[in-house]
Amino acid sequence: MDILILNGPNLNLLGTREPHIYGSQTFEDYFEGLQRQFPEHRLDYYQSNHEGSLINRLHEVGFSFDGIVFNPGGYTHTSVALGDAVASITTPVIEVHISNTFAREAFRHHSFISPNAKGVIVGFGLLGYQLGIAAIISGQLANKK
Ligand code: CA2
Repeated sequence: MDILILNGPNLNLLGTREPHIYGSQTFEDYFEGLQRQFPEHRLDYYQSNHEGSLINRLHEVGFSFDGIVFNPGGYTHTSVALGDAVASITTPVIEVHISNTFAREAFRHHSFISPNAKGVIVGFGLLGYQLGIAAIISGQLANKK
């Protein structure tokens, strides 16, 4: 399968700042492990701090890839445009958050992405990305959306 891991703003800082919330591993290191863990699948990784670039990437792969594991970062709680982009593509999107957003500030409790995601994984650290990939590979995604 072709699967995109898509990370939004500030997630390029993983492993360098706020390790008590986001852990101490860089995403590049983690991604190498992911590729070793799923050798029979093609994993692609893209990170951007720009909303339009994330939308462009969703449009580029969103009609041909088998799944997208998407952590929209802070745009989760603000971006109608990213929510619209997820709604407009046919590739299933799994929304992932490293931290438990529901145990944090109230503004993190709402997501513009979730209504159009196939599923949401919250609060399991980087493991959430593996769980998202496993869900896509399983082919057991619910048939809504
Ligand atoms: O928990 C998550 O994965 C979040 O999507 C992370 C976002 C936050 O705005 C969301 O509410 C929840 C923030 C990403 C910031 O990433 C950093 C990583 C390391 C150091 C500093 C920031």
